[in-house]
Amino acid sequence: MARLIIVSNRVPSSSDRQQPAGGLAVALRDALKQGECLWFGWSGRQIDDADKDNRKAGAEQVRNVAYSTIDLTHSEFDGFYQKYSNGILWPLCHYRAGLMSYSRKDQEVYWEVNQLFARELKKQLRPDDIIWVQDYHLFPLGQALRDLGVTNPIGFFLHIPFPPWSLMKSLPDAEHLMRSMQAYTVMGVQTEDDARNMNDGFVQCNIAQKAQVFPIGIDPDSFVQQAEAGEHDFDVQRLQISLRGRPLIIGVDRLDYSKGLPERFHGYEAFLKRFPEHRGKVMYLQITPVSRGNVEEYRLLKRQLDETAGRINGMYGDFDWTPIRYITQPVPRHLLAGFYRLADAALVTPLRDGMNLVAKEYVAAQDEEDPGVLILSHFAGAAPEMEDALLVNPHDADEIADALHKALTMTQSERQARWGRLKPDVWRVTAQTWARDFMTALAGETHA
Ligand code: ADQ
Repeated sequence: MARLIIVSNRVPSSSDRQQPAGGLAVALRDALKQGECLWFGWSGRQIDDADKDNRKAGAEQVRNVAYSTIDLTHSEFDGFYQKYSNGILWPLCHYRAGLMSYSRKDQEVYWEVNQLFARELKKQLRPDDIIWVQDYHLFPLGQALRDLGVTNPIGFFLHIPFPPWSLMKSLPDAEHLMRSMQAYTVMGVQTEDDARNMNDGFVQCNIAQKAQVFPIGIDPDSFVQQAEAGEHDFDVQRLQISLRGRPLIIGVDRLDYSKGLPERFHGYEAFLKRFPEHRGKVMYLQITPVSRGNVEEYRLLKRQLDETAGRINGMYGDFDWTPIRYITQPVPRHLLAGFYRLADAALVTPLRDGMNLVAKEYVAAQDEEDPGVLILSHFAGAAPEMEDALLVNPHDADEIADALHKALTMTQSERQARWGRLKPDVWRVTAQTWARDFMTALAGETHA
């Protein structure tokens, strides 16, 4: 059986290797169970630029998976990760070209780090390995490997959206980047929209490549177990007691401008303004751990959110009621699962999102007798699969307000009916089916 090589910017942390808690490690768990695997990526360590020729390689074997890492220098981390990946490609792929701060220097570092990854990985490759590259940090990795003579099958999956070509081409290097994607045996994206956009880009650039759709999901059975166990957790009960019978609205997102958080706060404010009967009678818990705190846009966003939450709490709060409980610390997954189960409504309102797993986690965590209501943005990749959510345009504060009112006054039978129609898809499109379908396509192309 061929060895599977996963390549991602970061490899899972040591604790995630033993027992994956979230994200890619969970999504790939089934694929990684079979046969021998190697997971290669950045160690998370930054070294001095002067030490670049003495970087340390890390290696750890956990059961059948070998984890192999390399260090990056401070300048590489800055140019490759912070500036080009997160300051240029991330906003552009989320349709926010105006937020992109392009420099040719950062672009060079991005390509150099991809070449570095390729050189280091090639040393470890065997002829029958199958390689699967993850996400926008590593678009050119396939080409960099081919340039070194690697002929193994190489798949690529993009976790975030891909914008229309008319937007993508505002990146000076766009055509070059697209051309590099020819190197991949299979090119995967989350949604039909992403595939249409990327394939149009390939046509416009006269490139023989085709993106295919592989929507990602969660591991619903294990999430249900966590939610059921979480219900009895001391901290979940603490939250429940503090509600004193009031309905709970929950939001769980990394602090990121793609998640539409200021817009969501404005929606909640419009809800309090237009439906005064809910004042003092609901609780909105927003859990938003800080991410990418070194990037300017993220610092500004954090300040904006702090101010908006403070203003709404100052304006509508009472001696015994705080309208928004806003937490910027990460919360362990079993608690999150318990919180979701407790929540009467979830606000998942990204301005643009590859898929959005929180929406699926929320549905999985519900109690079938008394399920909560999902309020979901049209612009989440999950929206086409989840039409029985209350779908909203996150730019329209009044639409969010109306949806909140509708969710909190919805009859139990309608909640059950909607949830009953949402649930099958969460079990149909899972982390397991995603990985399996991608691997099948890659193996199919390889033997074709
Ligand atoms: P993300 O942008 O990180 O992922 P998402 O799909 O919602 O977005 O996944 C976030 C994960 O982190 C979820 O499992 C969630 O439970 C967890 N999480 C979020 N906030 C948390 C908190 N406060 N504490 C603990 N855990 C928290 C990218 C793309 C998405 C795509 C995924 C997978 O941007 O569109 O769905 O990859 O492909």
